[in-house]
Amino acid sequence: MSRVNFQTEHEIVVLGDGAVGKSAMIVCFVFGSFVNEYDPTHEDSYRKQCLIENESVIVRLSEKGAGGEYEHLRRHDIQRAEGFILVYSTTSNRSFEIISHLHQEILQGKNQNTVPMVIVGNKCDLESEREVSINEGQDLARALGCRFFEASAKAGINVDEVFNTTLREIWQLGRETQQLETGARSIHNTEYQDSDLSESTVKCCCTLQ
Ligand SMILES: Nc1nc2c(ncn2[C@@H]2O[C@H](COP(=O)(O)OP(=O)(O)O)[C@@H](O)[C@H]2O)c(=O)[nH]1
Ligand SMILES: [Mg+2]
Repeated sequence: MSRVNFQTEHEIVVLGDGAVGKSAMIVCFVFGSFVNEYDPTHEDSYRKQCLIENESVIVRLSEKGAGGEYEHLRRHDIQRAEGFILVYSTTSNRSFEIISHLHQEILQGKNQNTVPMVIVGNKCDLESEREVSINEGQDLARALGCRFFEASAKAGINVDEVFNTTLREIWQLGRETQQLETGARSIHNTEYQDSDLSESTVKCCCTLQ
């Protein structure tokens, strides 16, 4: 007899300027290796099984460029996905400047107060070509209220940490939402009991009168 396992699936989208290493980071996380010339296709998505708090979940990963030509596709992805990784290259000021626009686009597209988002400065192995300092990255992330990593898909630095942190933020937000809903239900039940009680008190008063 075959047994069907239903696993929770979480979707993460990696966003950033062209050639910052979005594909390289995804491939490094999924396959554990660096691919120098990855054929950039925009429809690719990968799935990886991950463990979070002893629960096995599927993570679906895809990427989108930051250019205006991808705006429509980005909007679609933003509405669907639960978590976002905003990548710039430490060797490109231009790619860094785009991050706050993407952050804004996500907040507007999701229309919710908290959205799991992690900011990443990739290519930190290219120290001699650096255009963005680690302090600039940290300051931006702090200002936007996001976790921050410098990473290198090539050297395998902080790649797992980036994806695992994003997944953890998604998981935590889900748990908080669940707790709020449970809390709201129990408040609702308490209110119902209270009004029940007060009604019986009123009845009681009536009897006394
Ligand atoms: N030195 C270095 N090169 C990288 C790194 N990540 C990606 N690259 C290179 O940067 C180029 C663009 O990478 P790609 O993943 O296609 O970027 P994407 O357009 O953002 O998906 C490729 O030549 C990669 O080999 C990295 O961490 N360090
Ligand atoms: Mg790519």
